Amino acid sequence: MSATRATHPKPFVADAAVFRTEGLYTGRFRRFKAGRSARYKGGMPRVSLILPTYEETDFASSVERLSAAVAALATRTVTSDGPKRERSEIILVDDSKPAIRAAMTEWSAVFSKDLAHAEVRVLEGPHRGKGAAVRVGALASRGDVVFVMDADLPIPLERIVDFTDRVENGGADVVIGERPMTRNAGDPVRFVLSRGLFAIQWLVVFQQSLFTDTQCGFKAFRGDVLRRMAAQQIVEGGMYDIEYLYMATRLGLRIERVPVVPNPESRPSKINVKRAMLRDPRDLLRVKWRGLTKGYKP
Ligand SMILES: Nc1nc2c(ncn2[C@@H]2O[C@H](COP(=O)(O)OP(=O)(O)O)[C@@H](O)[C@H]2O)c(=O)[nH]1
Ligand SMILES: [Mg+2]
Repeated sequence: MSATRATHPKPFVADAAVFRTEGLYTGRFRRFKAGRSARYKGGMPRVSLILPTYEETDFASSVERLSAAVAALATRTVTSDGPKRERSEIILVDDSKPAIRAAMTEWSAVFSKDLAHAEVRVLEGPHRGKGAAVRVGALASRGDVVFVMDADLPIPLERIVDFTDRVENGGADVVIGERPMTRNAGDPVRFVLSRGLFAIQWLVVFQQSLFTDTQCGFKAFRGDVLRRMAAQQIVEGGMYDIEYLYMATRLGLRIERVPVVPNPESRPSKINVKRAMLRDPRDLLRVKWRGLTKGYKP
């Protein structure tokens, strides 16, 4: 494995490791444990890739590249009957205008028919933001390992194998890509917004410095964990990543942070900065409030 493993040394990670290896925690974690023992009975898990899409006109090339990446994943598993061709699924949750979605759906149906190893589905999003679209995709997913990634494929796809291994064999519940802190954050307004949100997640939500990059559009989850988190997700905008990470820390799950080198930007951002300025800080406070009051359940 080429990447440096950057398991966080903070207490919640250590706690999760103890519960996993020695079974010390029962009660609120029992459902997660039960889910774990029933997984991965035979070979390669089925992988789901969820991509929220909004007016993504170049989605066809992204899906072709993704399809090649999951084909490589499938052929890595060799059984006594030869290579195991486990099927994966690519789920596009789309909030674009109907004409774009219709084209995507038609193309995906044709493309899927020729694929031995992947099924492409296009779901209509709820038109309430990126987080709401991810929730729809997560709840519809069936994979044992589920990726959530941006449609502009910000990270080289060879990392899919590495992230999958960390969940499947390394015992991680959540694996997040972290880009260098020095990366270019786009225009000045976006830069100020992202620094402000970074400060809020650090000082208010986690109240410690746990992550250097919560917003990288390339994350992998244990499928059952993601589906349970999505079922209680309240954030419908771009701060949903932080809600998932906050839930995971509250539930004592194992999160792995992996340094990644992003691909160059291939198109202008789809993020509506004005809308984000109004919505994101408030959403982070809602997440914290929820954690302190009603809480999040395993
Ligand atoms: N379904 C849906 N997807 C969205 C929405 N806003 C952004 N996206 C998607 O979220 C992903 C991240 O967008 P991108 O412009 O790459 O963000 P950036 O790299 O952070 O500037 C892309 O796949 C977009 O198509 C939305 O409102 N609905
Ligand atoms: Mg992007």
